[in-house]
Amino acid sequence: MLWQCRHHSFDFSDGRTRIMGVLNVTPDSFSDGGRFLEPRAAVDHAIAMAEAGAEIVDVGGESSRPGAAAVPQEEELRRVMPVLRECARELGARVALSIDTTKAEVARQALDAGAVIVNDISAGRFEPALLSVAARTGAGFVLMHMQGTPRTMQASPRYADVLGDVTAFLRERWVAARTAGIADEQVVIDPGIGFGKTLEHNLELLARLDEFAALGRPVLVGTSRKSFIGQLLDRDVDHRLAGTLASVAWCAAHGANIVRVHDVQESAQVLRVIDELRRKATT
Ligand code: 8Y4
Repeated sequence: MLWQCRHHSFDFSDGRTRIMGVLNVTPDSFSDGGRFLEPRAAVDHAIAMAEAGAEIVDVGGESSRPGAAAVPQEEELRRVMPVLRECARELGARVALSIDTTKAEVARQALDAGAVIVNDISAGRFEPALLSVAARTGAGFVLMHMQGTPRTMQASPRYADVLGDVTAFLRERWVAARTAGIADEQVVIDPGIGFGKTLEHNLELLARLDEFAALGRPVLVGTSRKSFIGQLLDRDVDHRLAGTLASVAWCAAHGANIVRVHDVQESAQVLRVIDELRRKATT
């Protein structure tokens, strides 16, 4: 199975699980202690993630945490563009750069600076023009499920049938992407862990993760440090590494092709073990 991201392509037929490292460029990360973002610190972190085994670095300037306020486009561009330009210069050949945005203009400028993947948590619902940008450039496109919007999604998540509702949404957004000109080979799908889901919804999606393969595209999953782990372990966000690694192992063993994580070095070790066991079990 191939994933086409402009000039970059991923071949998942070797069964290895790829790592997408998270690079948050928001004022609560990589600031000088004040309000100013330090692009150098963010780029250094991207380099460290690449050296630890990340094949994708996902750069985001708008917090997608539940209840988070929207960030104006100009501010989002001020945050991500210096980091993307420098990452492209220093890392461009070694990793695929991904832009985590729901805004068409941010995606356009990011791709112009060297990004090859658009990770839009709204799946093109917030700004349909973003789909045309991905189509025109041939960028990889992550199609993720979210019920509602980041501001409202955790109010009272409800499903008739979680697996059925999430896959129906993904099929619907995939048709919208295709209609805008995005080729199927550009698409990966993502159940959107934590985006408008209760603990039980998240557990059900992960327990049945292998069923997403039936959609016929590579599967990306983001569980890293998320609140379902906090709920299970009664641990705050800075103390969820063991729970995160357990979920990474589970996802890799049950069909994920890409995991989106903060802790790249630790996840890479888990994946080396799991991928080797899977290879042994399936040959
Ligand atoms: C602590 C740290 C607690 C982070 C919560 C969080 C996904 C994603 C996010 C995902 C894809 C997050 C941008 C939420 N999650 N993109 N983005 N899939 N494709 N929360 O699961 O990390 S941000």
